[in-house]
Amino acid sequence: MTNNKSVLNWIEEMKTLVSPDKVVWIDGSEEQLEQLRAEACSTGEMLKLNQEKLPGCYLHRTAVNDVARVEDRTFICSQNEVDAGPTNNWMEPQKAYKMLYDIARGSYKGRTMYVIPYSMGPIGSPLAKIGVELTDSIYVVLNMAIMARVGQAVWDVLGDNPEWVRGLHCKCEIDAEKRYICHFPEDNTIVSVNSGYGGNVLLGKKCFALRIASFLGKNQGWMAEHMLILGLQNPQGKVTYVAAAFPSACGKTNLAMLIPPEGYVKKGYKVWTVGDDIAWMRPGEDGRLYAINPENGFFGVAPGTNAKSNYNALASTGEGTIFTNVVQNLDDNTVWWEGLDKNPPKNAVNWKGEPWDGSTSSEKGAHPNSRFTAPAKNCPCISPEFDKGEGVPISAIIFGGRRAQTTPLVYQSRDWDNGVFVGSIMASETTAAAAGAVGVVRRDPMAMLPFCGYHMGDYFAHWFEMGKVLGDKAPKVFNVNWFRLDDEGHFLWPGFGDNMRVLDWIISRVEGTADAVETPIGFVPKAEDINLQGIEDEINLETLRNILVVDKDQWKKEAEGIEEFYKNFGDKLPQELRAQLDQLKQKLQ
Ligand code: OXD
Ligand code: MN
Repeated sequence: MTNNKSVLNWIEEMKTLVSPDKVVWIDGSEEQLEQLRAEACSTGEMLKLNQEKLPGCYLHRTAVNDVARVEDRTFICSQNEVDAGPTNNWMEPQKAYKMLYDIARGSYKGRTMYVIPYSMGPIGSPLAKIGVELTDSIYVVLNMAIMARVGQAVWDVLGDNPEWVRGLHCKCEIDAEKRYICHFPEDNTIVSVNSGYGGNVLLGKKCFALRIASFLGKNQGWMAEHMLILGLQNPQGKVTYVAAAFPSACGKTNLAMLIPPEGYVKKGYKVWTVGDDIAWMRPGEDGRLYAINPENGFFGVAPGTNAKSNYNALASTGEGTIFTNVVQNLDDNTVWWEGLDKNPPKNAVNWKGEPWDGSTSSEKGAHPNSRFTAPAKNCPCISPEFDKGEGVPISAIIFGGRRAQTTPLVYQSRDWDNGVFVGSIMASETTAAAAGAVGVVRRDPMAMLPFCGYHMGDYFAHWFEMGKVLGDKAPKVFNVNWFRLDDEGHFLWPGFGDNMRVLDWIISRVEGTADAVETPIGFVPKAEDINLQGIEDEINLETLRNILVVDKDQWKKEAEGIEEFYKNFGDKLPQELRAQLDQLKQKLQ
């Protein structure tokens, strides 16, 4: 498999710690994976679904206390507390290792240790990075084999190199009181104990590709971002790539796989998906910013996904997919979730494994955070560039949030530094759907608050540094808000595929062919420049004008909120951001 000394030594050390009955090296072959699927089915860890309707698809149910990422139990264990910053939990590394190793000690007794070599990014790509995950869960092996590039080729590329990310996962007893997801950025190490839920245990994803990678990126001059990547092809065949960051529940996967409105399709426009969650970006030889999606699959939220909201995501789940915590329809052994269609199965099992009748039950059948793990290659609009290691050149970076008012449908920052400010003030409002006060603004800079592996103040500074490196080749920066409401709480913008109309304006700005109006916050479109052809009954020019307005009073209030938020970062807040805020206040006078 490998002769890499740093790998072999670490595995020996971990074996001594967790005491597995046996060790299985994952070679990435279909034979081996098939054997593991059969084994998982024999123990009940997974259920084989209807192979005619859903070939290669399986269902898994997590423990009921283990259904989501646990931010309050997620730690950045840097030597100095200040380096984790005020927005992360911190633990002293020696103390954390001791605590984790005490929990992990002997926990593989009677179990198998699976050794998963994986590459985040196409194997051998100059933008890719290698990790090794040790796990006692077949579910983790099979998910990792979808979400990352796994197997012998990874060892071949790694060779003797000691630079790789260590990941130890121990299910232990799935004890919520002893659940910890700990990151040691200075040691390239992740330890996750007492969970079996994807976001906590597929260590290549949030743990490596965002928390560890953001720290590596800062030190090595690149960026690991919580962003989708899409390519927009015009009728002449030219593809322009954009990356976009949104907090959760703002439709990131939907935007990544957008189907343009009919008028655009007829003209020959097309959207290509490169990634739906994470972007690794690095300046290329020509000075532009190039991005890869380090993942190889989609770990998407199932509820709400349907043929209308996201045809491409649904199509991606038709084969070779692992469903987690959705409803099992016993009539035909398929799956269902709220928002899939209007026909919940009667003879079914809910996400907890209990009998469930969707025609009468008042309880949800699928967990609201139920998931599909689907291979990216299944996606009908997966980009031809997806597997190419050199990445795609990013022309625009788009930030967004869910705001009933204040933030216009779209605006462009004045320049890169102003764009960093726009990203730093990203926010969403709580909706009536969630418990607690409605309309409370939650700030989530660049959608990275839960995922930045170091001090957020240093993270902002890194963005300014990247701007200096990129100079006039830097992507243009925009902000969008699909969620403006009228006084009765109706959405004013149709959203979904019609968001293409806003992307269209963004690309025109990148190409310098569209005009704009300068406002205190940046450039907004002239209403006539947003194409409303085909949706005139849904939104007229007057309404569009309304959602493009920048209201000075609302923005003065916003500036106060930003000032308050910035206090969190103390003297680590880059002075450039303070200057940007002062400038905004001045422009609002
Ligand atoms: C995700 C998240 O699962 O951002 O992608 O929470
Ligand atoms: Mn995400």
